[in-house]
Amino acid sequence: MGFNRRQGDRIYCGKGFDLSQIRLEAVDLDGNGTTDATLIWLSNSNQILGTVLNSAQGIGTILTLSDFI
Ligand SMILES: [Ca+2]
Repeated sequence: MGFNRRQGDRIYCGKGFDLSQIRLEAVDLDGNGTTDATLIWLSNSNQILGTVLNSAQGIGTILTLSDFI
């Protein structure tokens, strides 16, 4: 399982959440040398809000702010 934009997956951060606070970082969770997941960081406090599987391919994340609601 993981993120699939084509199936309509979206990420909800809560009503009134300021999406400009988010920073996205592609990571290689399984250590095979290619990125496969995205960490969602809260920029101002440097906290990880979550990890999204199947959201990075090769060199970077496929997530954009348009995937958030
Ligand atoms: Ca990987």
